Amino acid sequence: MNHRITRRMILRGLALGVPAVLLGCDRLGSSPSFRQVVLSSGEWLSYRVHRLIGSDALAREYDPSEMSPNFRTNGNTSPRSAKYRLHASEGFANWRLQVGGLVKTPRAFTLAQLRSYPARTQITRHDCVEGWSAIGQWTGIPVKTLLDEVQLQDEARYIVFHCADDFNGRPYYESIDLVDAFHPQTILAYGMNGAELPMGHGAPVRLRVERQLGYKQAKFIMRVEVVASLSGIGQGKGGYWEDVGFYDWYAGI
Ligand SMILES: Nc1nc2c(c(=O)[nH]1)N[C@H]1C(S)=C(S)[C@@H](COP(=O)(O)O)O[C@H]1N2
Ligand SMILES: [Mo]
Repeated sequence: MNHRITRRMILRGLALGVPAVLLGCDRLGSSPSFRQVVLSSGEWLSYRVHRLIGSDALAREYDPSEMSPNFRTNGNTSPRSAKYRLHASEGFANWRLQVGGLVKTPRAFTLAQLRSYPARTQITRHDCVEGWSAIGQWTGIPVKTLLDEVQLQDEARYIVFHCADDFNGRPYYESIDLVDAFHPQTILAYGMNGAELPMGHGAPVRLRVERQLGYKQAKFIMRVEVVASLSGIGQGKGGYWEDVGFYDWYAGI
C-alpha cells in the first residue's frame, strides 16, 4: 500500500469525519495554523486534541537537577476541619481513603496500604493559572491501581476527589475523566521531593494529573467517588474553581 498522504486525502477524510491523525498526519500539532485555529479556541478543542493526538501521551518529566529549590504552596495549606486536624495530629494513622460510588467493591485504604502498592515517582512541572510554575518530584500510587482494586461499574465516567478543606464553607473538590484516571502519570501522591508529602502540599495524599493545570491537583484527599455524571456534585461543574471561578473543567496544558 502506498503510504503517501495527500492534502486532498486528508480533506476528504476530514469531510467524512475521519481524524487527520488517523490518516497519518502526525505533524498536525506542529503546524502554526493548526495551533492558532484550533488550540486557541478553547477547552473543548484542547480536550479533543489531547484525546485524539494521544490519550497516553506523557507529560514531560525532568531531571533531578532541574527541580525547583523552592516549590511554593498555593490555595489552602492547612485545612481547618476538626476531623482533618485530628487525623494530622495522629500522623494520619487513623485516616482512611474512602473509595466508593460506581465501583464493585467499595473500600477504605490506610496510608500504609496505599504505600504498599508499587509506587510511581515522577519529576514534573506544576503550572498554576495565576502564572507561576515549579518543578517537583512526586511519589504515589497510580490511580489506575486503586481503580483496579475496586473495579469500576459499567456506568462509571468520572472520578471525583473530595478534599478536607473549604473556602467559606464550600468544600474543595476536583474531577477527571477515565482517560486521565488510567493515565500512567496520574497518581495519588504521598511523597514529595523524596520526603513525606508536607501538609501545605496536601498531606496525606494529593492528586497529580500531570497534563492539566494546578487547580486540578487536589490536595488533602479524603474520599474518591466514581460517578456517571458530575451534575450531582457541588454546583455540577466538576470542581470548586469550575463552580465558582469559571475555570475550565478540562485544564489541559
Ligand atoms: N484541596 C485543595 N487542593 C488544591 C488547592 C486548594 O486550595 N485546596 N489549590 C489548587 C491550586 S490553585 C494549586 S496551584 C495547587 C497548589 O499546590 P501546592 O500548594 O502544592 O503548590 O493546588 C491545587 N489544589
Ligand atoms: Mo493554582
